Amino acid sequence: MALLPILRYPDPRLHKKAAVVERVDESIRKLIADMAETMYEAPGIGLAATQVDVHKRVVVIDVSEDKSKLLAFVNPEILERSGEQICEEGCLSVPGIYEKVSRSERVKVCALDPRGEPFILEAEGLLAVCIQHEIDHLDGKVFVEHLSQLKQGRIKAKLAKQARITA
Ligand code: GNR
Ligand code: NI
Repeated sequence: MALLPILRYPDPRLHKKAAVVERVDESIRKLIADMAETMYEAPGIGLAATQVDVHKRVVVIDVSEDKSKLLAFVNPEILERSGEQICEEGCLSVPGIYEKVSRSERVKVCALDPRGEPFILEAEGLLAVCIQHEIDHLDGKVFVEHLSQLKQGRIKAKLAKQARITA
């Protein structure tokens, strides 16, 4: 296993659209293992391959209290959505920024598991938020892009200032 470096907003590579995985092979299983290790170490509740500069449709999520329920999604797709919820979101690629975003309350998602077997999952609450946040990453969208241009500008300025301090 290996820890992978996480891209920081506004890196242009966060806006690349990830490609569909044609075959779930050993290289994809290794990517899932490395992404899970990186997510737990961060720590975070989800990670999309885009964030580690791998532009393939792979996501890991664990929203459990004790970090015991790892979910891996290859080629995730939302089949159905309903309701609305507003959740304060954060992102490992936008450190220190937390903002409310409106998302669907419930989603039905299909994906392939690490063996390449298809599965369907119905999610609500935080898990549903996380699935939507991660699929956005695969489509090149960072959560701050759900906010007003004014807020996006302020966030960019704040991150640029932080980068100057830590440099
Ligand atoms: O760790 C994370 N926490 C989180 C909190 C609220 C809504 C979404 C998230 S996902 C985030 C990890 C991350 O950046 N995934 O892409
Ligand atoms: Ni994120």
